[in-house]
Amino acid sequence: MDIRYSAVIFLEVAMLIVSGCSSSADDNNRQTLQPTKDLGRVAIKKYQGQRLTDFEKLRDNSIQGPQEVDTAEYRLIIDGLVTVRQELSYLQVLGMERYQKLITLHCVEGWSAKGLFEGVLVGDILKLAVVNPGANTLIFHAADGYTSSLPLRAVLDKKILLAHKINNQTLTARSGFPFQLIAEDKLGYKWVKWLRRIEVSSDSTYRGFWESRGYDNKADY
Ligand SMILES: Nc1nc2c(c(=O)[nH]1)N[C@H]1C(S)=C(S)[C@@H](COP(=O)(O)O)O[C@H]1N2
Ligand SMILES: [Mo]
Repeated sequence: MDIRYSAVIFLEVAMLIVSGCSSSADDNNRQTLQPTKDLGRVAIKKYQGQRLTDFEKLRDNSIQGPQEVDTAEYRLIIDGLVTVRQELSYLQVLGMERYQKLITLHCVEGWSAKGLFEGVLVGDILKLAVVNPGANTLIFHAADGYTSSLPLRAVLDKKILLAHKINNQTLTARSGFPFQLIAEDKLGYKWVKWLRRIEVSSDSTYRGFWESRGYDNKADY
């Protein structure tokens, strides 16, 4: 057999093993969760007496439809006004301290959805990259070409999450796998799905996909 061909097979098997491991690593990392209450593996429909929305049943209104992201190749890039540019794998992000928040998303179209989101703090990711003085804006880039931005200060103060789970289930292609920005208190178009790059910037006038088409850049709900 051609040596290059066997090398390719070897690589594919190795990647299968690595991606197969992501679910077990996922469970092993549960102890880093806050709050520590283990919710098991099933989807949950209620949390603290509140009914949660089934996001899979919501109509997807994204600009290009659901994106298929391969975790073996996925890297979350943190660049721009940083000292240490980061390229984090899916497992590296999941290995960070995790938190849960019960939050409602409000879309400008008039609908809303409540979810229990689990993920890591954008602020913790930025600590790895060491943000340069003068930065005031975060520009979020997604796999479908979509972008949106938020003030750096607000992201840190509100402890904004980058979620990998909704209602105790790993995100699906529909809901933004591998990560959705949980832009608490901001309208839905700031909740970037299929996130792959956080650009640290000093351009506070930056306008993302919907913002450059007339939607309010503050997007406060
Ligand atoms: N990458 C990407 N993220 C996106 C969008 C998009 O088109 N592409 N649409 C936004 C809009 S307008 C809304 S209302 C929310 C919907 O999020 P949901 O699918 O979790 O309900 O996703 C936001 N994030
Ligand atoms: Mo939206």
